[in-house]
Amino acid sequence: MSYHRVTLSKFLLERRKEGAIDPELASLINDIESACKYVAAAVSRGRLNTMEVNVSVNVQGEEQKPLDVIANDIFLKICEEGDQLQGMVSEEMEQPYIIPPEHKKGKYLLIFDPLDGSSNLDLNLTVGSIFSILKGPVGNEPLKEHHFLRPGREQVAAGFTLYGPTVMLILTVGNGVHGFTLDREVGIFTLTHPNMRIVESTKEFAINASNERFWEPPVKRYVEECIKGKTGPRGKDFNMRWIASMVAEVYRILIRGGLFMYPRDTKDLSKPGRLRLLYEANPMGFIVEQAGGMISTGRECILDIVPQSLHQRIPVILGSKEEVERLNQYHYDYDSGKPTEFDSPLFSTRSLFRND
Ligand code: AFP
Repeated sequence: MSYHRVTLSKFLLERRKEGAIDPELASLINDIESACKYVAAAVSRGRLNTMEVNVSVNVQGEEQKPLDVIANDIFLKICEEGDQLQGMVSEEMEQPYIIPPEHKKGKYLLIFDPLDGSSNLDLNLTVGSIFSILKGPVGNEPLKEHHFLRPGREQVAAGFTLYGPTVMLILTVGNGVHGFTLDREVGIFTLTHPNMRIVESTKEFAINASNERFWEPPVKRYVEECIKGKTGPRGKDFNMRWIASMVAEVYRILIRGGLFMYPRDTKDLSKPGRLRLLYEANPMGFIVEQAGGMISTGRECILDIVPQSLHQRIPVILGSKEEVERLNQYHYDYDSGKPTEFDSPLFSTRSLFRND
């Protein structure tokens, strides 16, 4: 065993020396790391931990799991004590949490989903935490909700963890994407996956196909073409996956490429998508772009969108560049009224992207 591996703390120190991050940001990421270790421990204890926790319905109208509440409290307690924050917002809280006056006021804002994929907890499948860091207002301006409503492009760091067979932390501070694995016995995250890159071409896609009847035509067209495989316009067979846990889906795409979609649909017209812009789409978008992939609603790049509210939902298409570009093109064709072979009853042969 080597004792000279790059730990997360050492990695952050190196980034500080390069001037890529400041000491306050490094310290905040270390606090998030600690919170994630506690959440990992709570998740691994499962029901042993969660007998006495009161749960309710969260601001999204979803039933909270006891571990959602535990993980949210862990993040709040550990990160407020680190003195690097002005405030936090979480998928589990209706309003921003302003750091109380007994703590030193820092310069950053933390946005987090304490336990993504928590509907998988009863099944003992992989879940994770997602986080995004922004700069807060300068001077004496009091922190308000609108300070969190910044485009994803302004994130200074983002990451997520996987509480799976191994505990992993995936991080970007704007210089690529790096994966760390927790050595549970010594409690240290070690760099195991430096410079993760998403391959540009793929034969794998992920979508909740039970929503097919609610999809828009460009998404129906894309999926139908993939399913036709070698005998269809794509001329190759595709594989399909759906874990219902975004952290696990994005990790798979970082490892072997692929496309993940939770597109706009007509299931509930009050919600233009299932996923949350601040807690899921923006941090994952920053990571995916830093790894050479793309993120889009199908019509625009998610990282350029100015959020309208803390719990805004958004359609998400992310992953290998060629496939996201293809979906953007299908949306463009549809919106501009360009007839495609898909619109024709004779649809079955070639797509726009095939040269033969
Ligand atoms: P939960 O955290 O409520 O389990 O939601 C997870 C999630 O936001 C995302 O991680 C999944 O990709 C998506 O929802 C799964 O949605 P379906 O339940 O429609 O499959």
